[in-house]
Amino acid sequence: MLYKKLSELTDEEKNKLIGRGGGDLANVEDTVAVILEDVKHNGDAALREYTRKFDGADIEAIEVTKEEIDEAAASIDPELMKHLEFAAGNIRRFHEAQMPQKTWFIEVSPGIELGQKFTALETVGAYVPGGRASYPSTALMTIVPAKVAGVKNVVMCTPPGKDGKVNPLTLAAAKVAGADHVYKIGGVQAVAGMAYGTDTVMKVDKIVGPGNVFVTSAKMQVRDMAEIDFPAGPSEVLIIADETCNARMAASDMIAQAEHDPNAVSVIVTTSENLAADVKAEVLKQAEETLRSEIVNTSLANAAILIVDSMDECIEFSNAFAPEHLEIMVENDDEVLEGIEHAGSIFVGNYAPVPVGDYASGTNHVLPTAGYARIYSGLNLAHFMKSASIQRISKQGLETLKDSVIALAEKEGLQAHADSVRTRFE
Ligand code: HSO
Ligand code: ZN
Repeated sequence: MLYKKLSELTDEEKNKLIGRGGGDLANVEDTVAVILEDVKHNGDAALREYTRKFDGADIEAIEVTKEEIDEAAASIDPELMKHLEFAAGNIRRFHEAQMPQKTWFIEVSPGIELGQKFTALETVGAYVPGGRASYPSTALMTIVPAKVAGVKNVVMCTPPGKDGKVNPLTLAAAKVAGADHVYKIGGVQAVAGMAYGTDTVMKVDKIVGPGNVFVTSAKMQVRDMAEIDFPAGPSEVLIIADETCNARMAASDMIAQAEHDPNAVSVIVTTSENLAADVKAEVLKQAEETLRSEIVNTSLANAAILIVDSMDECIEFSNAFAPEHLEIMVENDDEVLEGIEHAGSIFVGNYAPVPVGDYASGTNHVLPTAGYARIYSGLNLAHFMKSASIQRISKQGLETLKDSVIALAEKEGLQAHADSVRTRFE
């Protein structure tokens, strides 16, 4: 774990933080391409073969039946089921609030009405990681917004365990969220199945959801066949803190992120030297006490505690880092929030730890990592919708556009374009 003044970071240390994840995708590109091709040509047979090879599971049926899903949901402790439904309700409410207006028009000048109409995508695939870590919460985060948007066919892919079965809670979450089809395949082969379609797997228009570097590379490589959300890899948090931040709370948020994955990244940048020292002591202490100590201790190698002279420096660093999750634990949080330009999801105050957004507050936990928050938004309703522009024009309206269209069309040498306007006045 780095513990330093930000101004004293070496170029190498700075690059490791800001350029995190760089090059990872390129390293696996060729391996992934071979699997994509195989599934494209051999369909279900290839899906079964890779599931045997990578998940150690012999599967005959690729689709999980409605009965199996119902059975899995019925096996869940009713108390836990309530928590799943509570979380789904909050996620639904937050994403419903993002619904764009119905079709709208403005009259830009007499006789010219311009507008937009929004429609949902028809078929979307949700990738839900399984294997080492199984994430029922990700089923909610990917499927609920798709259904809120009005996507007709929402399919989910998640890998089976060695027994060929999918985690029952993930199936229960798929049911609560309203998935239309569930397939027990994971990894590159799942992405390929959804992008190209097979006898069993429905071809989708878009694939959303997080995954390891292989899944992410696969998503990037199938974009000619299916749109994707964005690269979402190992989890990360950046905390901006001043002396009002509680060191134990901040440290526990760093540990929470670190327990995800050996490649997870936890960083705190603070104006307070005292806080920095307290956070360091707390992180080291909690790392030993926590259940997933081994993963935490590995990923803490990527962690950093950085000390700066001013809040402006915190904000500048955060914008350069473009974190997946940003926690703001300072006295004047409005001011810091105002300065933030690149972050996947923002958590304000001492009582908004990242795990509330991971599970239950209602915001989405599928977020761009590795600095991609610079260019992408986290998963939201717009990912499942598109808009068409509309114009409704009267003869009087066309009259005002006529001369410009004809002049420009003729300059482009497109006589017929000019004539299509002219004929309307003959
Ligand atoms: N922090 C992860 C999401 C997650 N956490 C799922 C727990 N389960 C990426 O935002
Ligand atoms: Zn998490």
